[in-house]
Amino acid sequence: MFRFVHASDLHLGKPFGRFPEAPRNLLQQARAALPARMAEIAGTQGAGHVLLAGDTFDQTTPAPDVVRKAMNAIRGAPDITFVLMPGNHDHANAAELWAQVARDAPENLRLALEPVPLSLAPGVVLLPAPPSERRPGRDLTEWFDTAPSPEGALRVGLAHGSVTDFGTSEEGASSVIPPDRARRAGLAYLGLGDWHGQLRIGAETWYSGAPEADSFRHTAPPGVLLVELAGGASPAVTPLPTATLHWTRARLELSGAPDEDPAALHDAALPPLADRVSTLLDLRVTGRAGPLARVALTRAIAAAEPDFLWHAVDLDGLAAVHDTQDLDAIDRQGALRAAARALSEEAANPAHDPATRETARAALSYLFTYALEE
Ligand SMILES: [Mn+2]
Repeated sequence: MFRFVHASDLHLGKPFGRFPEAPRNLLQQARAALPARMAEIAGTQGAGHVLLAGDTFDQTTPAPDVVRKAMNAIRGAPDITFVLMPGNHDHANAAELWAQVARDAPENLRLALEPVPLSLAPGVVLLPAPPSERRPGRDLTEWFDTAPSPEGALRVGLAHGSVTDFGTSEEGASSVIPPDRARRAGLAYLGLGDWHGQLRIGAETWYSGAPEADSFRHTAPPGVLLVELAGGASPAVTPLPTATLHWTRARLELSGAPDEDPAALHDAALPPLADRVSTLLDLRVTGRAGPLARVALTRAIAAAEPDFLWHAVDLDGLAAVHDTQDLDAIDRQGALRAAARALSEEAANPAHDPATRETARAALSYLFTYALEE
């Protein structure tokens, strides 16, 4: 039995430049904590190795303290052997990076910078396919098929890139790794990096995904994989969640029905209160809403926003419905009522182009907001 942790795409040092300072700092810190977290998980699970399938570093020239701190975290877990293979962000020809890693490396770190077999343990051989540049543009796992290994040894492959079925990788590069490489090369397991969502390609072929998310794109909980190999049988692969920050896409669809309570529906669509402090929320609202419902919704959104680490909302998909009863909320008569009625008619007038109708709807929405604040 050989048990190890497969992880990839830590992207240490990723700048998260589009975020304000507070979430940016937390996003960076969550990443910096990952090497220690991998070691802790391996220790808890009785795994002696952590295999990193590329993009451990976000750049070929990370800040020196990013490398140093990662190496120190690995040094802090001397019973766990880390195997570090380059990816495309930290490819093998990034000479300065790997020279610094070699200078700072603790004894329990092994570098897989070359496509040559590495003995992991008695009877277990690692076949790494480190990218030599950002976009190698060819299948670096081809040599696995004919790679020599001792009689009866378990063969573990490690690679970084897309399998043929994907179309595009995270980087938009061409797809190159055949999805049946493990079978062709007699691998007990093929650990892949590059795709940031956790994904099973086959019984022996998995993407671990990134252990902390960096977009709203993937739905599987970010984590690492605990892999147990016993000669002959398929590997036992167990996803272990690792993320401390949550990228949550919330969807809210309103019908525009008169009895609808947009604030209550909005609150029900959000994650639990206790999780919000560590959540980046991407809220998209679609459907239809009358002006009063829209005001109630925007108030509910504004009330919840401070709960979150980061918060974005998209109301572009929310169409307007109009009801003369809504106008009564502004006034039953007088100048405001007349203005509201005129805007309401303009917003619903099919003779106008969509932009004009939207301008009228937005103006009516402002009028409601002001009138209701009076
Ligand atoms: Mn990556």
